[in-house]
Amino acid sequence: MKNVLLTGFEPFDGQALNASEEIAREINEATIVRHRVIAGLLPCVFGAAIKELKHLIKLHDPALVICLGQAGGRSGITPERVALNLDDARIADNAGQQPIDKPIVKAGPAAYFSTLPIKAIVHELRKHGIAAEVSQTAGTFVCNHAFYGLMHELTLHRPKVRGGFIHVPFLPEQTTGQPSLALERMVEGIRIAIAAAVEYRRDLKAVGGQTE
Ligand code: PCA
Repeated sequence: MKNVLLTGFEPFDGQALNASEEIAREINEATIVRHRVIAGLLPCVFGAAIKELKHLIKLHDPALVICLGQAGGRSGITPERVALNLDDARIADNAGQQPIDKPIVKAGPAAYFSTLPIKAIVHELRKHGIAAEVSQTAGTFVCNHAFYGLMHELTLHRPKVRGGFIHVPFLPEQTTGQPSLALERMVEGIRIAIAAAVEYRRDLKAVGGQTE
């Protein structure tokens, strides 16, 4: 059976939980469309996040890599379209680093596109009544950093492996005033996203992720 590597991030910015870590843990060892899901956890640290991701890829030799991160304030599940070659941190990471206007890979391309079928994922999620939208920016913090590191690694060394990044909202217990989604709903959503990534060899042509 082929492996799918699914990573979450540890909590950051003084928070007690990270929704992405909780989701990845719930799906660990699941079998989805004949693929075995292996969950990993990335440190919310510039540099170390990419190092751990490369280590997990080497260890598990996945056919597909999906990295999850939490984007507090968003109301749906948001597959990211593009990773920028840029670190520009509004807050310090978990090691106290706060890079400003720094390239992730010197002389690397300005950006990489996700190779996940992002619009098909949005379509499938909405079909199941789960709020979803294609996102045009993963920000410039550690999530975008890991996403860029992932796409750079796959492009250079594993061109047949598809990969990308999905941001998720807060869990209800993490917030009072902001949007959130229940853990079971997000677990269902990410399982649907993995199945879509395996089954759609080509993305849907749709406007902004909307198909109807
Ligand atoms: N979200 C942050 C980093 C870790 C996470 O879960 C981000 O969006 O960059």
